[in-house]
Amino acid sequence: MSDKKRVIMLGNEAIARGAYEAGVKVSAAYPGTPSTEISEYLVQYKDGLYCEWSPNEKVATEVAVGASLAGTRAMACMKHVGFNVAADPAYSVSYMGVNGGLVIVVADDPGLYSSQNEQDTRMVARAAQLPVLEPSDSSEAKEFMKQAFELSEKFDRPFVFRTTTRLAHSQGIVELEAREEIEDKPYEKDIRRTVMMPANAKQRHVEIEKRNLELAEAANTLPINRVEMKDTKIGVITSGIPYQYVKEALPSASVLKLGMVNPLPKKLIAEFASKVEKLYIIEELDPVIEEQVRSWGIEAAGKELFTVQGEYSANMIRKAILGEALDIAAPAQVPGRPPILCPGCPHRSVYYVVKKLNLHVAGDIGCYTLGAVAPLSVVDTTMCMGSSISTLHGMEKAKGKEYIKNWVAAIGDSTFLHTGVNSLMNMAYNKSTGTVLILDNSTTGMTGHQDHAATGKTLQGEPAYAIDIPALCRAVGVRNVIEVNAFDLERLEAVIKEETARDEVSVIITKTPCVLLSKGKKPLYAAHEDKCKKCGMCMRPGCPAMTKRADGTIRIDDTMCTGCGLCKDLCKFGAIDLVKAGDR
Ligand SMILES: Cc1ncc(C[n+]2csc(CCOP(=O)(O)OP(=O)(O)O)c2C)c(N)n1
Repeated sequence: MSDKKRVIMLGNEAIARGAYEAGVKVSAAYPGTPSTEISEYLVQYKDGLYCEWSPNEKVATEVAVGASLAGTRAMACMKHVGFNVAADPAYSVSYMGVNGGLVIVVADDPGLYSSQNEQDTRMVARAAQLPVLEPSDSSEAKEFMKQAFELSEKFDRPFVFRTTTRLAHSQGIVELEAREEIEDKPYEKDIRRTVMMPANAKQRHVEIEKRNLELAEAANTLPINRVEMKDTKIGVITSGIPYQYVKEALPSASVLKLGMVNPLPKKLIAEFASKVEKLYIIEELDPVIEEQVRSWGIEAAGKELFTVQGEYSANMIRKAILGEALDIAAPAQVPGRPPILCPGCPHRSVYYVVKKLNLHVAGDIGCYTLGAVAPLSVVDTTMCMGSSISTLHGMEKAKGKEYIKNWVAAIGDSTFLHTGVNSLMNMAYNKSTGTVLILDNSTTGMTGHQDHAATGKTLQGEPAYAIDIPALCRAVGVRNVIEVNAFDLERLEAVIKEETARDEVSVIITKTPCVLLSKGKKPLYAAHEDKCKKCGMCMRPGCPAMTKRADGTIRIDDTMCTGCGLCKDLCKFGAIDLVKAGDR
């Protein structure tokens, strides 16, 4: 056994460790489950390594490209949908190649635990002609990161490092090694590779096709693509987390485990296929390996047995191939617990008013998406980050300004800075009259409270310039910018009425910090049974701290109440009151 220190690490922690050991000097990211913790772990390695939250994934990728061009190893991290935002630089840096090694870590979410779609990053990477590595556990996550940087430099290709939720958030043993001290590469001006105008890009396209062929050839002998030969009746080609399921479901099968999933090792696959009686291809999401293998005339079973949706399991694989279930205990049944806005969330009171005014909401992505579900049920649309504002604008251009008088757009502060601000520029420039609510809770709440350019703190927790969101809105041409406390119901109602009636674009910023940011002891509210008239007003916003007794009176759970006071403000009969500390 080696004398290296062995520790248990989450997949994301191991990715960060791999980057650290690989000598990465610059990392830029925008949060997105399941990728967020990579940066939060990486920032803890302080020596010679710079990390940042960028405002979006396009910026993060460009920051990493800049660092690579300057000669250092660099990376960008994001979730799968973030890779779409980064697609513009990603497609072109693919032509440019790298100076210092460049890796884009992209985390997919089969099963949609926290995403708006289930896209397969391998498809996007293939379209951009970017090579992809995919690990199967924490140990490989660390090792493959190091290999990704080496291969990136050796073949002059930016690499995509694909993970999934199951890998990012499960633990495994990792052997720690020292950080490699990589010398920076010299920067040499060469506009044929770094200025992507047509004449140069044409040449680079030829060049990268050549590089990819070389890489595909090398993939046949790279140790990260390995054959585990056993019984030859069943052969399986797999990669990533499904490899773990295959090992459990079919312990005696022969397996070709791919660590590099683009480009594929054609010879190795053909050779493996020729040695087994029946070949299966087991991959979550899209039939990326399967379609290529079949296109080479190799017979294989795949998606006719397995779904393109959600996560796989060992049991499902065994049932599909052997027709029998694994002998394992049935998983414990837990009640469904759909996500809800927290007690005391400032988004709830804003939505309460929006609902009272009978408005439709062009929504966006963040905690406030939860306004789509009962009992609030105010959000009509949610598509992608930043889309609320432009969707509202499109509606107005289609149907006129009267039509959108009972609509608002609702967007969070982090999402506004991510891509919402571009849409607001468009509204001002193209003479929209719509009303935009910026639900500014001073954090990126949904992904676990990351800082952003308006919070006044960096990823390192250091003080930084905090963008003045109202001033930013004015700067793009919005004359009506109003700030309101999210819990000031009366003012909020008056302002929303006034601004939606106005024939000019308006922004209403409901600036109230996320309830989870304040860690101090909060006041509590209690309901008095004797004064309660059972009208149900206080229940309307759907606060999880409120329950109705059998007799119709209200009870407030003091372990959940955060003292926001929304229920008290809604009670016309004085039945809800602040409880003094001693009365609890
Ligand atoms: C392109 C893209 N990047 C990242 C994410 C992950 N994500 C979902 S919501 C969100 C931001 C939430 O912050 P904010 O808009 O401030 O709203 P809050 O959750 O704080 O209410 C992020 C980063 C995503 N869905 N899409």
